[in-house]
Amino acid sequence: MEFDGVKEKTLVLVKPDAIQRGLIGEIVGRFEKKGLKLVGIKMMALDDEILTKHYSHLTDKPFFPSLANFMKSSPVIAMAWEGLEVVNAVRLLCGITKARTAEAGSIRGDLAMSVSCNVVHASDTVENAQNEVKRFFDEEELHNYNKSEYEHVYAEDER
Ligand code: DAT
Ligand code: MG
Repeated sequence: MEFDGVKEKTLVLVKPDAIQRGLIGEIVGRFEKKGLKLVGIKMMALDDEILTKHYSHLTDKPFFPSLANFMKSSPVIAMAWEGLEVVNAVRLLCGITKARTAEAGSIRGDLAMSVSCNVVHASDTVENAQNEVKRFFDEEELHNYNKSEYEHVYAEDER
C-alpha cells in the first residue's frame, strides 16, 4: 500500500556555479544517501520567462537582473525528489540561503560561500513545491516506480 505522505515531491535545481565546479554528483549523492526517491531529472537552459515565474517573489529586488543572468550562465540540472515530508527534509539538507553562514553538514554549508552562488535551489513550501515541479517537469517526465530501499528507509507505519 502506498501512503500519500511518501508521495510528496519537491523541486531541486543544481545551479550554474555547481555545474561549473563539478559538484553535480556530490549534490545528487546527498539526496540519494538521505533515502529520497528521484522521480525526475534533466539538464535544461533557463530563460527569462521561467525565471520570472520561478523567482516571482524577487523580481522587484535590485539583485534580480544579476540573479537571472547567473541562472542563465549555464544549464542547470532540474530534479524532482519524492519522500515523506520531503520539502522540509530537502530544505534542511540544503541549508540557509547565505551559504557562508549555512550550517556545516548542509550542502550550502559544506560546498559554498556566496549568497547568490549557493549551488542549489529547493522549494520552500509544499504548495510552492507542487507548482515548481509542474513548472519544470511535464507529467510524462515524472516517473512512478517501486523503490525497494523504502523498506529500510521508512518504518512500516510511515510508508
Ligand atoms: P532560497 O534559495 O534559500 O530559497 P530565496 O528564495 O530568498 O532563497 O532567494 C532565491 C535566490 O535568490 C537565492 O538562492 C539567492 C538569490 N538571493 C536571495 N537574496 C539575495 C540577496 N540579498 N542578494 C543576492 N542574491 C540573493
Ligand atoms: Mg526560495
